[in-house]
Amino acid sequence: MNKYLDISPEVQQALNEGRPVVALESTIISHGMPYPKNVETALMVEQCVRDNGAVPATIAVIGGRLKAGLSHEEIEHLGKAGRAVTKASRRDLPALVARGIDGATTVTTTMIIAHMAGIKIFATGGIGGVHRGAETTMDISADLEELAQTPVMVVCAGAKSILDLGLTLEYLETKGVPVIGYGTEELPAFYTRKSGFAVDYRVDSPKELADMFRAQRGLDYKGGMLVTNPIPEEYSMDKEVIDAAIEQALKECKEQGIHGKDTTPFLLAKVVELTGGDSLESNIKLVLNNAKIAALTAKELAEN
Ligand code: PSU
Ligand code: MN
Repeated sequence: MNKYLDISPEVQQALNEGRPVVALESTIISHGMPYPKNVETALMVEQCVRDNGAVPATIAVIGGRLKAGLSHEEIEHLGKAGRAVTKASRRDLPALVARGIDGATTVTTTMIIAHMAGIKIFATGGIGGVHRGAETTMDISADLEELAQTPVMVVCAGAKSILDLGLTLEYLETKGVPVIGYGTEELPAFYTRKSGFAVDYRVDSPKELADMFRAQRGLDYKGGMLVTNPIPEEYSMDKEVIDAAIEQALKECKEQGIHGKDTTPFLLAKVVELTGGDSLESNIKLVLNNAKIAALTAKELAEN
């Protein structure tokens, strides 16, 4: 085991016994939602994983230690500190470990730590991608590179149109990352079920997902797989409302000269502010929906 990694006793026992485990990220807690909704959501998502037969492993860096499986106190700490916690991507881990400080893990670092711990499936809300205007800013999330090199299945609700979804798919194609639609042929756009872009493959059951993941492993590919699971119809948002909020958020982001790692958290917080919390409720529902599919798929993988 990696000398910087701590696996909680519950997660370690499940892994030892070959029982299903689902990784969960922590940037969504500290940077993706306001307190106390973020903590409530993180705990609800863990419960949802349990209700569907798997053990949750929320991932973060605490005092420079890579953690797979957090206590409720640690989740509360990350949620309360919010954006004061370092948003930790791949390039940040060496500094956090060497200095013994806390970090909230993005999709990238959650994949890294999940893989170190031997966890195959990870559920979240949305992934990072190619930002709009990336042809001049070169702002492309490290999440895409991680999907290209780390063998973890990521279950999300697509990507928000704060990103250029077409370019994000092109990038994933280049990197050989399969993009799967769960019960859909179309890439979901996080708050809405449709984006106008096709996924690579549609699957309709956790068993099919497990089969495809197993085949990818059997082919000895180094990369992961992206599963996009549309938000349930009843919680999806009005496209015009959300598009207007995103346009406004992008405009303010540009005006204020926000850039680098601050861009995504700024846009996420702005969208929540502009939609009066409706988007936050949708966000919570879709994460739960993803946690369920991830847990059921982890069960399929563990059984066969
Ligand atoms: N998109 C969301 N919610 C999130 C994030 C992205 O809809 O919480 C977070 C995730 O942790 C993701 C990170 O890995 O932002 C991507 O940040 P960046 O674009 O700076 O790579
Ligand atoms: Mn970026």
